[in-house]
Amino acid sequence: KRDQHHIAVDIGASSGRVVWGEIQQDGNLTLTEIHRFKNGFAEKGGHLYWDMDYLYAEIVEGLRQAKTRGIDRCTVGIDTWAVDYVLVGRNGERIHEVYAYRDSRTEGAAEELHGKFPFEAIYAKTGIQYLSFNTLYQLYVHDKQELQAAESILLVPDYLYFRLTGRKISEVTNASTTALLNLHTRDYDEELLSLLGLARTQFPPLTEPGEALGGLDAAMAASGELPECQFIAAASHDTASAVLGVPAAGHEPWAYLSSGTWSLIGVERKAPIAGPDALKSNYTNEWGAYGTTRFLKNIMGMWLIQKVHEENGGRYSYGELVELAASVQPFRSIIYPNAERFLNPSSMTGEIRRYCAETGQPLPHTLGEIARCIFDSLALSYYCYVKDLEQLTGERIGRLHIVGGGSNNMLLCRITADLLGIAVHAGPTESTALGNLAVQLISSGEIRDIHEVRDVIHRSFGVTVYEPQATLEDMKAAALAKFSGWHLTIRS
Ligand code: ADP
Ligand code: LRH
Repeated sequence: KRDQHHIAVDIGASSGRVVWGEIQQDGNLTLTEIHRFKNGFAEKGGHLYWDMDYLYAEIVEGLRQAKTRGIDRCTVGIDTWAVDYVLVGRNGERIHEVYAYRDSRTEGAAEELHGKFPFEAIYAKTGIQYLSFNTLYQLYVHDKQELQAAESILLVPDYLYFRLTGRKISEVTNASTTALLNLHTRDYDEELLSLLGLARTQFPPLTEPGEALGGLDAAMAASGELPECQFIAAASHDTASAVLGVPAAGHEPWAYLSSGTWSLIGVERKAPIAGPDALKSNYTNEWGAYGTTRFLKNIMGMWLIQKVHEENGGRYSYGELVELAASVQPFRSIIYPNAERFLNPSSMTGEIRRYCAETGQPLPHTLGEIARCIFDSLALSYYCYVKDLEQLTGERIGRLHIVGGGSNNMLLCRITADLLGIAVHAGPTESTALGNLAVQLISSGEIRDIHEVRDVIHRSFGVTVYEPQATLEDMKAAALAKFSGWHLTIRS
């Protein structure tokens, strides 16, 4: 063993984990989960909030457990979901709880803001797709007095770094999801900030992944219960880390699908594409680590099945839901996952049935039929968005890497490979934690660059390959034709 310990704190919308990574003597990377905890938003007084104190306490608990496992010194990186922010007052206090992006307060906000500043102009500056909950729109509807009182506005991982180290940063991969960064000046856009009544000084300087941020805040370090930590700015947007963690070997043009609460499908590029076609297809250009761009699309993703799972009291595991889906008729009824109505319906099962009724399709009755409807519809989305990608980039995709928790869904991997007619390479499940570790390994000099990281991840964890098999049966062909029709008209 080379004896350098690295810890990734990766918090998605549904769960968080603290994992320990080490390069072994044979050059392979090992991953050990030290601590896992649930995450989710909760309703209070009609609004949806994340619990920052809980997340902070779970990180500290993870670090404490690292110490009990004999880790005395380590580097630490943090990544979380994007767009949500914390207002921090003059004494470091939090102003207001942290709104969750599914909160309904942004309904209608974009239309109003676009009346003052058209979306085309915002997209030309930022290259960021329209999502009703982009930070831009969330800040637009936020209480003006609270905004004024904020000395700093920090995205969630930046805030967690601040709590742990006392240092304020604005890490770029995540900052780009605010829709406030200008692609051309490479900084926050003054015009958009003034539209919101904000000052540039309320956002810390932009920080690239890999920058050393110092140790634990003195009081915490003095407790002696935690390892001696050196914090490193990770690619702090979980999707940015997930893309770094894709085990892409070889030269064939590949696309990724980061499959968790959201399905993020896209390609890694050197330069953004923010012209009229990308605008029309509503593709995004999020800033990546090491000068890359994540040209991608958000698809509603596993959120659909997470809600159904919850609505059934968690009685069936995700694996069991996949088995139930595999045992019913395929492509019987389908939905358009990106329809706004699925963002946070009071009942997902009910909303799916309503959609099917409204579109004249057989109602999915059983749990297996509901799950099948979700997986078939996601696979159809993946098909359409990969076709869009090929058009927008002018490049044929030869292989799709599916990473994240959703890469365990064998049925979905298989249907996706069959529809697209290309190989799906599934895994690893923990690509986000691996991408987080990748930045630490590169900045500590243990691995040269991102190409080598991907080789190491491929060698250490492997992938499950799904070669396309089935031919297009009638049901599938009819579903594909119907879905493509919706896609051409809705295109969200
Ligand atoms: P996030 O980071 O957004 O919280 P994850 O990457 O942890 O999400 O993925 C969680 C999702 O992965 C679950 O909602 C579930 O749909 C899927 N998943 C996890 N394990 C399995 C499994 N064994 N079979 C099928 N799906 C799975
Ligand atoms: C995935 C993710 C995604 C964002 C959404 C808010 O976890 O970060 O990239 O668009 O959450």
